[in-house]
Amino acid sequence: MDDAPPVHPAVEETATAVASMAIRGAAPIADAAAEALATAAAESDATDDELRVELRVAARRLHDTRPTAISLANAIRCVLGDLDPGSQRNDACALPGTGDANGDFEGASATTDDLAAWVVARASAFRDGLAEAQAAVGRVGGNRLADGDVLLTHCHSTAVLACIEAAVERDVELSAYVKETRPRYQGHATARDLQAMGVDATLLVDGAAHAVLPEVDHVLVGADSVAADGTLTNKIGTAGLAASAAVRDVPVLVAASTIKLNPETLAGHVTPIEERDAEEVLGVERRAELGDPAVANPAFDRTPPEHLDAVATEDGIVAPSNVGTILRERYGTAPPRPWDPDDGE
Ligand code: RUB
Repeated sequence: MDDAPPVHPAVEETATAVASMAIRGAAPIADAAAEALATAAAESDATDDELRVELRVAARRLHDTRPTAISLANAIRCVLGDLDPGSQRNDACALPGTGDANGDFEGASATTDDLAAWVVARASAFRDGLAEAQAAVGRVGGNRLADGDVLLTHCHSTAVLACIEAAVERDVELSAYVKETRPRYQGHATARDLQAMGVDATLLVDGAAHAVLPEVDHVLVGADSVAADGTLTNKIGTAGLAASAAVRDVPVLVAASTIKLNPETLAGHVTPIEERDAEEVLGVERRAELGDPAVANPAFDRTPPEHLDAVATEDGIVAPSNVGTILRERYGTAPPRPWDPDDGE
């Protein structure tokens, strides 16, 4: 794509915000990407074929920002999966609320306005579906929480917060230990949101989790990706926490709408782990003072399914070992990759 057209400013702005983590968390990233694609389509004055190229370039710019957040890839699949003329293969929009936007596009015979309007409609349906799914995940996960339960959270997950909020709305009284989540301290946002909900939050350094686990009833974590075999990819530190919880016999609940399921794992692909800038861990000056050690900053890790109890999805509670079945129903074996120049060829 050397002579690729420039991306729409809304796409560039969103990509920059996602890459810098001004927008973060898998569900908010997916929502922002769908919105940016809709704006790019609505405001383009390109012809049909040019618009397809523009949208593919936009998809690539967005897709490459946070490789571990599969919701981002799935959002693009949902909005742009039928981009090619005559394509009828997009069953990637199976979230609640997306049905109306499916199936009406006539591919090659569509005018540019039709194509742009179709992308806008798909994006809007996707965003509505995402919000609905999140609320349903909250109800499903929240039902597992009982009066007096002590929770332990990691990072900042809007799906986890939806579960806690749903329980609080049923007058369930909860308290929570909140891991601060180095290096970006997303736990601070979780503590703030829990306090605002009326849930007493106690902030912990990450290394303290094992020590408090005997007091904990549920570990609650979100997801950036769940693989066909039930492996969870989530914020770095999740795997260690789940291993500790297994030793302490504390159940680990993953809150994740089906947008987090990675269809490519059906074909044996592994969700990539994003490596972020060393400066998130150690500033340049301090690093020099320490004799310039190497710094590793993997942003996510993989938790094996045997350390997880259940996944709360919008379709109900799912055993990690059953994720593959949902993936097969949702995406089939060849999910579209609209960010890939060779997709559909
Ligand atoms: C955030 C993170 C969250 C998941 C789920 O990582 O790991 O647990 O993204 O979030 P980062 P949500 O801060 O690097 O984006 O439930 O909001 O989709």
